[in-house]
Amino acid sequence: MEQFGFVGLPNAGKSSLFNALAGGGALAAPYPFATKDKNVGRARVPDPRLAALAAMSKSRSVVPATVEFVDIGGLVEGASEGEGLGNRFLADIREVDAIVYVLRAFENDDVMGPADPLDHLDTVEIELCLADLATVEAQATKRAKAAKLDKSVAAEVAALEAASDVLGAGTPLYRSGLSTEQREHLRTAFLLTDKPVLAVVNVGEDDLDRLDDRAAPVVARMGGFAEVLPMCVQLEAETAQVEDDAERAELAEALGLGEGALTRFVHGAHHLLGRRTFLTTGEQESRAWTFRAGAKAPECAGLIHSDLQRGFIRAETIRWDELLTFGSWSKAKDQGKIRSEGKDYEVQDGDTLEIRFNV
Ligand SMILES: Nc1nc2c(ncn2[C@@H]2O[C@H](COP(=O)(O)OP(=O)(O)OP(=O)(O)O)[C@@H](O)[C@H]2O)c(=O)[nH]1
Ligand SMILES: [Mg+2]
Repeated sequence: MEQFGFVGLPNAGKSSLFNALAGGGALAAPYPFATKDKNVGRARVPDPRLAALAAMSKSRSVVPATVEFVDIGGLVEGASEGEGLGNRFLADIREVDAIVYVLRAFENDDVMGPADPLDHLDTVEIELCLADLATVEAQATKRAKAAKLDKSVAAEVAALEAASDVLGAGTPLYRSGLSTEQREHLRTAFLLTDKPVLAVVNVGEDDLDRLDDRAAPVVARMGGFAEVLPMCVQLEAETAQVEDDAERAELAEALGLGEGALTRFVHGAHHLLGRRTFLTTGEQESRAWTFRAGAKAPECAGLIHSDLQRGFIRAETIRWDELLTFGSWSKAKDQGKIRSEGKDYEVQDGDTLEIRFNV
């Protein structure tokens, strides 16, 4: 399962965001480097389609899709040279599939550190760029030697040199404008700034009515290469601790949180890596399954059980909202509205599936 790593300066609110998503479990404290060892947790992907299908089928159990988050220790200036948690921190980032920047925009005299989200972003990105620059330069020297013997390595060397120029100028690769082909050549170097990015701007309690203003400088800096989500992490975390659904909604309303900063965030993360959802529904269980955009029916069947892929015959399918209009799978079937799809069918986001198989 893919992991999203929280990256930011100490006291930015990474552990608080983790707690908001996972319902607790991480130490959030007003001193730097409160987090030393990473925390790993999962958040459910809220999905009204799943809830509606479960109600239709009167399912005994409902299983949402999940996204995995890693709360990593804080980064400081000089991390690329071993300052603070230095190398441990960089190793933790290297392992994740995508990066979530947590950028502080809340003022609080009891919590040390700057409250300018652009400051946070610049410091963090410079360290990641410097770490990548060291990797790229070492790799370029090695591959330049190989290129003397093997002409086919020349393109890779050129890509490494282009990356070196960009990183040296302080631009992370994800928003560098390097071509897809160049980035393909860089893949084996496992660079930190080549990973997909999402940014959370952690806004203070007093700024709930100015969320977009506080995020605007970060949005401008990201230049459309990453989604930016402003929210008050502290209030979201406090609200998330309330177990009862109705009470939680009431508190969110009273605090003026509106609906769904966390929901939007989880959806953003889920979509960032090109993930899609198909659904299965029945009396026993309704469930949301995460699949790779472009995956065909047998691959999706294999997510449910390997036998379903091995013995795949066909997928019976209908879109979730269409199924709802019939009120049950059997009624939709009677009306001839369930499609029968073969092994080349590309499953679509929001499809409900039943797999026919034989092993
Ligand atoms: N007022 C206010 N305080 C916040 C907010 N978010 C986090 N804090 C506080 O800031 C402090 C640091 O938060 P953490 O979540 O521990 O920060 P972190 O990024 O995990 O920090 P490190 O683990 O040290 O890197 C805690 O005391 C939080 O309660 C917020 O939105 N508003
Ligand atoms: Mg922490």
